[in-house]
Amino acid sequence: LSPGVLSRFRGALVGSVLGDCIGGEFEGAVDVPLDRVLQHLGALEDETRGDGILQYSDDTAMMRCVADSLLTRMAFDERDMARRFAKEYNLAPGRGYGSGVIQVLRKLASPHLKDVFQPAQAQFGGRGSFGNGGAMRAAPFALAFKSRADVCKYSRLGAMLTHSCSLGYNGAALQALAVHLSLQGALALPKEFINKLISEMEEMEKDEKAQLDAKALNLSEFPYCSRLHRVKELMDRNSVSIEEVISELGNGIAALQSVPTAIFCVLHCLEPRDGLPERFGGLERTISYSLALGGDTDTIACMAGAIAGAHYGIDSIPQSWQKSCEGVEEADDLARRLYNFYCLPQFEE
Ligand code: R7I
Ligand code: MG
Ligand code: MG
Repeated sequence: LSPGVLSRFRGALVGSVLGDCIGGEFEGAVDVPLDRVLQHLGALEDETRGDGILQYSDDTAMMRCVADSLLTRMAFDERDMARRFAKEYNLAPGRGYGSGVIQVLRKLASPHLKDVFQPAQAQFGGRGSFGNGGAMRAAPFALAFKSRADVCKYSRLGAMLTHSCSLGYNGAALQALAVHLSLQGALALPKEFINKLISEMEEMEKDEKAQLDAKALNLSEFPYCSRLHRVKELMDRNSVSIEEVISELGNGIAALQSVPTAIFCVLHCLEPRDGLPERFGGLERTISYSLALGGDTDTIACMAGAIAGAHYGIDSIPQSWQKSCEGVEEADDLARRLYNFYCLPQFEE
């Protein structure tokens, strides 16, 4: 039975928070044996462990700012969103932000700033960041906007507040599109799902700025498309090792090395997999598998969790996991409010 739309909305944002909180344990680890992942997840079910709640990081902190801004302004308002990022960073600077983005967040706090996109453009010698910080917080755009064109447009603009390199903001659009398609049930046909993402990215990567950035960074002409083609190849194989996934797709802090990887985690875990408990549903498999890749685990699990949560719905998420993570109730509330917003008629520009 396929979950209802509200259940999918809630699954998306709660799944994202869970990935961040649960994945934080292994962020930066090079080698994460599946045993350790299952041990970590097993501890969530043990109510006597008493080691308190798993805290969320910058991924969730910024996702909440995006959702709050879209809901309060009932549209994309770059100044409001920028102000929320800066205020959130100021209130809780210790959530594990990327080392570059901190400079942007400090500049965004200035009341005299005229152009809120300018601080991001000054990053990394003027090319802007290609980190995954735009993508990690992109899920609310998929819930707020009805058309694929709007999801693309606003998730890119929202990412540009901190990430002005095309690899950074196109990665955010890819993540938002994956969540958007998943909300519509598109993962029922995995091949079509990936083909749709490839054709959307082909359009985005034709762009002049995208072509220039790819060249300057010594990448192939259509970097996201070529990664997504690799995802497709890996889907066709009978068995894929963790090492192959890491070498083909990456597990790093760059959006290019983590957004296609998160999408692969979801696709790979649509079916039961060796080494993962049989009692696990798809969302549990997806999060476990994302952790086992190591690298930027909180962010890859956060992005995979959002896509998987949109597919399986809120009821697929174990209560014990929800209770172990900080910010789940708030994410659930934001998802319900975004659902109400989505149900309103939206005006064409
Ligand atoms: O992208 P960003 O917000 O970081 C997100 C990550 C997630 O894993 C979070 O969970 C958190 O841990 O951080 O922050 P940025 O500082 O913009 O980018 C992250 C890192 O990517 C930077 O600190 C750089 O190491 C690297 N990076 C670059 N390095 C060289 N040249 C990003 N862009 C560049 C670049 O153009
Ligand atoms: Mg983080
Ligand atoms: Mg991270």
